[in-house]
Amino acid sequence: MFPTKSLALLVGLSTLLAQVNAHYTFPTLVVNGQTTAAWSAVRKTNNFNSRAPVTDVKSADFRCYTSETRATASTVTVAAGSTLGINSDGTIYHPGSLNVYMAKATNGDASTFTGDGAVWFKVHEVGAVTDGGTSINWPSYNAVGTSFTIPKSLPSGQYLVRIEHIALHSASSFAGAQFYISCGQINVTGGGSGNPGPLVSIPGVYTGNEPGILINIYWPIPTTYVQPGPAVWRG
Ligand SMILES: *[C@@H]1O[C@H](CO)[C@@H](O)[C@H](O)[C@H]1NC(C)=O
Ligand SMILES: [Cu+2]
Repeated sequence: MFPTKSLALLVGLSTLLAQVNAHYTFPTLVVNGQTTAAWSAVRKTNNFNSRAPVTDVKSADFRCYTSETRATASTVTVAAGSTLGINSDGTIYHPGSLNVYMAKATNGDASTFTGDGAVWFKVHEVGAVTDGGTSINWPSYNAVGTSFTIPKSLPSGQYLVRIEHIALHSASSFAGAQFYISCGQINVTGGGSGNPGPLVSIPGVYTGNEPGILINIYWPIPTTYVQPGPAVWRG
């Protein structure tokens, strides 16, 4: 039998653990409706256990979050014009926005490509729904993941595909936004002759002072939300 006090402590502790476990990673891709095994097509991130976010937008880990694991993955083939999903290990537990960037492997091999330089373009974003200051809603909040169409005109070849979910619940001070990041490896087939852009470097794309990153989402209720990063390339 537990004395009441230890029981209360246990309940408190398990609530705390539940909160910690409720952070998230993005270990799977969804290709042709099939979900890949965790960390098979996505490079295993440093936080695969802790699920802790990146908060320094200038750090090397802001790109693929693999400085400790040094992980690469197997590259999965995806047809241009088809839907690619990126899923979390549970649900996206925090309110915030998300972006997906891609970079073509300039060495022709996604499994060894580092993603250095201004090679990244945005292919997808999910922001906020605002109504002039009465409410703000985050469509990615509590979602399992996200999905988007690989533009049909994207040139065939191997790419890194990087998701960032920007948790904004404590983003009202500098470096308070929490980035949940991972990079998958895909081989795009049947593509076209599009010219993706604008191209940015990651890290480098953000300073941390953007109005969509340094923001109090609770009060006053934002009247608009400015999605950080370049415009989405739609092919
Ligand atoms: C990528 O797709 C091309 C065309 O189908 C194929 O020849 C190549 O082996 C694939 N590469 C990888 C790494 O899957
Ligand atoms: Cu969290």
